[in-house]
Amino acid sequence: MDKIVLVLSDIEVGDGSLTDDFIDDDAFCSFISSYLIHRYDHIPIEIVFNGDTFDFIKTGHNNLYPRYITDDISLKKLDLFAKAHPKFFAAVKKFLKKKKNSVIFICGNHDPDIMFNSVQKTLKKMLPGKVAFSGFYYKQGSVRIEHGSQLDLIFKVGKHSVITYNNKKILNLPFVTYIIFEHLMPIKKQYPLFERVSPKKLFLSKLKNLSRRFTVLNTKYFFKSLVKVIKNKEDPTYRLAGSYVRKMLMRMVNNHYDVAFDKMVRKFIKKTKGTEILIIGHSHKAREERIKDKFIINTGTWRDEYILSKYDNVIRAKSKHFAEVIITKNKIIGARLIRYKSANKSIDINVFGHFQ
Ligand SMILES: [Mn+2]
Repeated sequence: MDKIVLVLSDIEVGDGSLTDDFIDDDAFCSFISSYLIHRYDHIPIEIVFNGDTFDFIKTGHNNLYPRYITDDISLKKLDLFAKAHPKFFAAVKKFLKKKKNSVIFICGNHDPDIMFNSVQKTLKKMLPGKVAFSGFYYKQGSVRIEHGSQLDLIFKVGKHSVITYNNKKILNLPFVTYIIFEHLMPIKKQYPLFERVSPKKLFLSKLKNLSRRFTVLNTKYFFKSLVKVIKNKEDPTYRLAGSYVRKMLMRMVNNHYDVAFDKMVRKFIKKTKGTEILIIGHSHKAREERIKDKFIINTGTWRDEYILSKYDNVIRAKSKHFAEVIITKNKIIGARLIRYKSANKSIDINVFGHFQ
């Protein structure tokens, strides 16, 4: 065996506040430890953090969500992550202490901040060893690893992720990120668990009053933001395409927040020559899918998330997953999705009773 590649996505390491959805540091540490045993002493292992590793979006800056993200702001958020999740950083450090091991960061829609040179430099200092940043995707022979948000129109980051505006270098974010900053974060602060439960449609059907409240809030926000878009025509952070507005409006009016992009992923792998295996994340739904001679692995999420059952009112904790790719003599000889049980407890829907 020449190399093992491990892929994890959507960990969303945050600032430790109510809106930080990553609470399973211990599961992550034990995952790392399982690859530090004697058996792997002579096998190079590469961990690919496939996007949304850090949650820069849902992390505030001095209790606010500034629209113009300079690298100063991103660095301060990174500092908050290190303070809130020392175990996470210590585990990666320990992994990298073995010279044969390496780490690669891919950009997702929650962590475009890693496109700033200063953020990359700081992360390299925090995690000494072989650390690289590969932009939006990473290729290893016939395996392509990418977060998935670039295939999702509303989360797609443009070609120029860092732009100059008012003499400052700022992140050029997809419009939905600004909606999260302005509109969804205040809601998330009020109902921190809501966003962690899926399917949203089923969940909202059981929480009728909350559903109505969201529709009112979303509609009000939509009209307010339309006025702002018109008023701020010259501002690059207010620029958006017509098709984008339509899609966003449909999602908000229908209270539809689940990312539906499996179709786009299938289309993408079919037309991408030289890619036999595509490893993605983003949708937070761990799954394997075979399409003729091609293979898609979605590595799910390491956030604290729950699934509401149709049959009883219990909200069950989701397991964590990762992909393991085995390479021998430059050939991929195996790729699989591995389930990593988390210690999260299930919850009764009545916990949300106060919403009614
Ligand atoms: Mn994502």
